[in-house]
Amino acid sequence: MSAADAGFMARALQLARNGFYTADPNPRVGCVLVKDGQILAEGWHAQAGQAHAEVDALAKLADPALARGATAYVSLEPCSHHGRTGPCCEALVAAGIRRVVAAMQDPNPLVAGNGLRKMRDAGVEVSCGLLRADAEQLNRGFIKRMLSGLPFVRSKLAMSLDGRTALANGASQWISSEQARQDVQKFRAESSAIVTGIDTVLADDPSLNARVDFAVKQPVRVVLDSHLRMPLNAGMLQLPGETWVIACHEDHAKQMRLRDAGCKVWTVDSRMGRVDLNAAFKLLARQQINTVWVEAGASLNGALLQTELVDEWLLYVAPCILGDSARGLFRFPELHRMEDKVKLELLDSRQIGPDLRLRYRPRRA
Ligand code: AOF
Ligand code: ZN
Repeated sequence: MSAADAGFMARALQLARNGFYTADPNPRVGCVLVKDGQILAEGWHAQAGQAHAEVDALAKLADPALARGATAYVSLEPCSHHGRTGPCCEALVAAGIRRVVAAMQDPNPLVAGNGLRKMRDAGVEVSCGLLRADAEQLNRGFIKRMLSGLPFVRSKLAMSLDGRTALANGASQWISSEQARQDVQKFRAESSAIVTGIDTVLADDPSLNARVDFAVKQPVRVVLDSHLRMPLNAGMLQLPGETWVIACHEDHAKQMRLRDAGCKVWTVDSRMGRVDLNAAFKLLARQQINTVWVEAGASLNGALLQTELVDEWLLYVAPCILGDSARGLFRFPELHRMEDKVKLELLDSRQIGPDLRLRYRPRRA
C-alpha cells in the first residue's frame, strides 16, 4: 500500500461520514473511484434503501466507461447479497473496476468475506485492511450488533462536583450547562435508540428526540417499563417518531391501549420482577438497533452498572454543589469492602462550556 492509497482511503472514510446521522441501521460507508492518481467519482451510503456507496460513486461518473481499469477505495467490503439493493461486488466487476481496496471486511454474516472472494474470483485485484481501525470506529454499533447480537451502548450521566444528580425532592433540571445539553443532542442524533426507565418518564415526561439543525434519522424512544406504567398521555407519544415500551408483565388491556396510543409494546423475560436488561438489549439488536444512548435515573443506571451491557459512560460534571442530601448517580446494594468497588477506565476528558465531559469504559475483571 502506498501513501496515495492511504490518502484515498482517508477520503472514503470522510465520505462515509456524510451518512453519519442518516445511514442507520446500515453502516456508514464511503467510496472513491480513482484512475491514474485522479479521483473520478465519490460516493457514500446516505440512507437504508438508497444506493450503497459503490453504486452511488459509479452513478456519479461523468461517463460509465471511465470505470474500466479504475481502482475503488471502499471503507467497507462491498456487499455480495441481494438486500434492499443489489450486490455491490457485482456492480464493481460489471463496471470494469480492476482493483478494490477495502478498509475492513463486512461483519454482516450475509457478506463476511464473500464480496471480496467474488471479486477475486472475477479477476479483480483485492486487498483489505487499509485504515481498518478508523473504519471500525465509524461503525462500532453495526459491528457489535453483527458480531454479538447486542447494540453498542452509551449511558449519559450529569452530576454536580459533589457527585449528585438530583435534589432530594427529585428536581434534576438543569445541572449541566446549555453547551453540555447541545453536546448531548448530537449523541442522541447519532444513536439508533434512546433508552430510559419508566421512572424518568413519570418524573420528567421527557421528549427523547434529537433536536439538531441538520438532517437526522430520529432515534427510536425506548422505555423500560416492567409493569406497563407508561402513561397514555406521555408527551413523547405526541411527537413524530417511534416509541417502544419494553415490559416483562403481560396486561393485554393496557398493551392494547398503549398500541392505540401509537406505542410498540414488547414483552421480554423478567429478572427479579424487572425487565431482564440483557433480554431487552438483545431484543433491540434483533430490531436492528446498532447504538443505544441511555438517559436514565439512578435505578436503571445502577442496574446497568451490574451488567456488562454498557460500553461507555459519558459523565458531564457541572461546577456546582448540591449537598449530601441530594441523590447520587447509581442506586445499587451497599458495598462493605473497598475491593468490591466498581472500576472504570477514563478514555478521554474534554471541557464543554463550563462543564467537563468524561468518557469512561468499564474495567472488566
Ligand atoms: C456496501 N456498501 O454502502 C453499505 C453496505 O439491505 P441493504 O441493501 O440496505 O444492505 C444492507 C447491508 O449491506 C448492511 O447490513 C451491510 O452488510 C451492507 N452495507 N455494503 O457494499 C454500502 N452500506
Ligand atoms: Zn452494497
